[in-house]
Amino acid sequence: MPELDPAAAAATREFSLSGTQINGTNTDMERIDETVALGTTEEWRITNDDGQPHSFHVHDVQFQIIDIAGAEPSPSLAGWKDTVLLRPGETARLVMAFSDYADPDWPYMFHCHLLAHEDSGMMGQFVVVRPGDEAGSPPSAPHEHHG
Ligand SMILES: [Cu+2]
Repeated sequence: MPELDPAAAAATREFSLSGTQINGTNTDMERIDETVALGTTEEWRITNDDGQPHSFHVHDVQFQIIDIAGAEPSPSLAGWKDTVLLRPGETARLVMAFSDYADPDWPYMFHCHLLAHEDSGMMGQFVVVRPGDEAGSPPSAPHEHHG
């Protein structure tokens, strides 16, 4: 069982992997896809909606796998991870806690770890913000706001 409590998840996010896209889009360095509240635990559901494998990788935090393809993780998948391989059609439910490094302007990446996919823009960005704050502007965005 995960050391993190999935029942404590403050939010559940769904990510669909297909082709070289996540949730139907390619990466845009000026777009923040997800905003996470500092100090919360979240459940991320990653689904491979594709006929090829994908390997989902998250920066900033490590996660634990609640279940994958409807089953408890095998011993090799039961520990702390930052990447999970999904075969075609599989869903993994992940639990992760965002406990530090909040910055509305400085995003972290999540992406497919298969190099050809990553290089084709199979990537998104999230920020961790203090509760109540909103996402800012990534440094690469044309209108930077330095506070
Ligand atoms: Cu991929």
